[in-house]
Amino acid sequence: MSGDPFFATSDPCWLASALRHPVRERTVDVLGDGPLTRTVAGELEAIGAQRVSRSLRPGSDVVFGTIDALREAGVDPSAVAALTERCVDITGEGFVLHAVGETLYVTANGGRGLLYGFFRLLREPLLGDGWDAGLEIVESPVRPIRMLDHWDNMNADGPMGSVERGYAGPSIFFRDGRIVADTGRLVDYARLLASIGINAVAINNVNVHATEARLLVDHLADLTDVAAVFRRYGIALFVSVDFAAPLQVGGLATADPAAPAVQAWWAELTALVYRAIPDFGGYVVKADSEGRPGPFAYGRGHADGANLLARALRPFDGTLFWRCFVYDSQQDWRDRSTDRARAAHDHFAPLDGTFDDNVVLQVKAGPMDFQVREPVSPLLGALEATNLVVEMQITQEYTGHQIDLFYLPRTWEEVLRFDLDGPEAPPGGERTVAAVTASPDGARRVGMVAVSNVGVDPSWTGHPLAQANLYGFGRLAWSNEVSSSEILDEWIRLTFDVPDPEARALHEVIWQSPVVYEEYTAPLGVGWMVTPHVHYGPSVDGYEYSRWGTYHFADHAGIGVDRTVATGTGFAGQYAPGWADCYESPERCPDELLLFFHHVPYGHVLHSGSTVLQHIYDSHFRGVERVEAMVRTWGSLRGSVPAAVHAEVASRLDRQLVNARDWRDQVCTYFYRSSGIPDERGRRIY
Ligand code: GCW
Repeated sequence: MSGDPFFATSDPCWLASALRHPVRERTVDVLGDGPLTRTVAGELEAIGAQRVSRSLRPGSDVVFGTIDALREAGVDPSAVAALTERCVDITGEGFVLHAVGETLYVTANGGRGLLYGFFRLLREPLLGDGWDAGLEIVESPVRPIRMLDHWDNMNADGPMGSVERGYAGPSIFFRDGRIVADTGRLVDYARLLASIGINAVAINNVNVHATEARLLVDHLADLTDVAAVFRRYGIALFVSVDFAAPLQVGGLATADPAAPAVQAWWAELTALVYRAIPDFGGYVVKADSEGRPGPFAYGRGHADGANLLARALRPFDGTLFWRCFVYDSQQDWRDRSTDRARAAHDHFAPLDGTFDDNVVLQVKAGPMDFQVREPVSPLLGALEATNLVVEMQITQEYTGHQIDLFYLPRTWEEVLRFDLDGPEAPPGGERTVAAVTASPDGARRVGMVAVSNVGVDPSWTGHPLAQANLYGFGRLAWSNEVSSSEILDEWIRLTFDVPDPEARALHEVIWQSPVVYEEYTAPLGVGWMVTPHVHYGPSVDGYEYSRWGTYHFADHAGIGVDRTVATGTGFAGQYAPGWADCYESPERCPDELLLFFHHVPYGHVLHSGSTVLQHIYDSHFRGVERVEAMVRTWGSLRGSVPAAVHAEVASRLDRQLVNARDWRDQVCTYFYRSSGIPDERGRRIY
């Protein structure tokens, strides 16, 4: 199978640094025999550590073990006491790195924490200069749920599984109409995810097609094998299920959540799954959304649907993720009273508190759909008595298809810092998105979920620099303390072994990428203007007369969507008063969201001092210039990063430049022709 990327082991990504980590030269004892402790021992070997022992030796440099294992192995009681004291402050997933005398201990309350502590040590650069006696890292994840959703399909009729909105080749899970667990890839993937703290993965598309609806029934043995690989890395397996499965798969006459036969069917199926996979995570459901079946067909609501599945999972402590991406996808563009942005809040806010406690509502970060710029979803502020996760998209559907560079963590950080209570709320308040998705003691089922960006591409992500997005997601899901800029530095240091000036150049190119992309695409928060279905490249009116509820309403005089309470769709009123007031007013609304909330004339003056139209011209020309500069900077890095990476990124940047010019020219021309107002600076518009 050599050369077949599906089976090949692949790019180590940020774990490249592990292969040069100083721990490899040290004496290391790994104590205890739990499954995840064994993983740590195996991983040490895999990175080339030469002096690893599975029992306690006097004077070892590093000792790994859960706190119980350290105690049982007879580690010096005063060290155990010091470590135990620190372990009181961490959850089952947390860890302690603490030096006592000449020995560095990596310990935890459980196996997962120990594994995370191991990967944390691999990120620690200081160790090259000898042990820092003061080294002390005590950490727990701030979010219990840190999950990836794959939109991967099985494609029973083809050799490779496709990935919906995937830009890195076919699925890493599916081939020849089945799930393939015995690939080096799967282990490599689990390792990568564990190294950034991901603890749950749903392997199939939320749009569950006929074959995948039978996954749990026809492919349970293969799922069991996948779960076994994941388990070694502390990852729980989830499956997306079809709400109509009792009909489609079970042969029942209904999928009505109130029907006892339907309840029994889900309960039996779920019990069967747990017999095979005792630590199975649970289900993900997209229901009554974009044509997927759901409880509405039976006159039932979302809570009835979600609780049905949650009750089947309850005896096993499984979790049910119910997506809130629910809106009318059959809208008539002539209908100005329906607003897709309102839909999630309209559907779910009134249901707050009616979901079982193992239901988690999965809310997209914005009210529309992973656009380059959207406000934060007001639904995130409306669920006070319901578990929730915020859903991000790592795969670059609307953000450049992993052809154009786009460092997503920078935008996710803005979402996380958003204070749901209003712009005047004191900093560090309790109601930021970061806070409502956190549960530092691990007691609540909340967290962050993202749509994966990987496929069988040798770099995993198509664009080698898009690895930073996967890395950054894991890091932001884990901690509220680390910034997306620090994460970028970390990622650069771990992935590329380059001196400071080159690291700074890399940082600059990647860091500015979301700003640049926003400059040359849809302006001021209005969204879309993309090629329909494909979602790459410009088509200003591509979705203007469609059924998807995604309009910009541009005419000869102005552009934007009136979502005010006073004269528009009322969406602005879904926010807490501080934000509602801010968004309601075209004077107070932030420039970057102006056209999301208001329809304004082209001559409307922004806070920046520019008119809306001149801003459109300026930002589009600037965006292209900045891509040209990115191309130059990248050129200067030839010889500093591996040649293959350099060439791959260079060729993608060339395509990005073509794309940016297309956007600039189509957008500027469109608005020049509709408004008749020329560019103040007389640049070439067609
Ligand atoms: O962004 C849209 C995508 C669909 C996707 C849907 C969703 C999985 O265009 O491809 O379907 O969102 O999130 O369910």
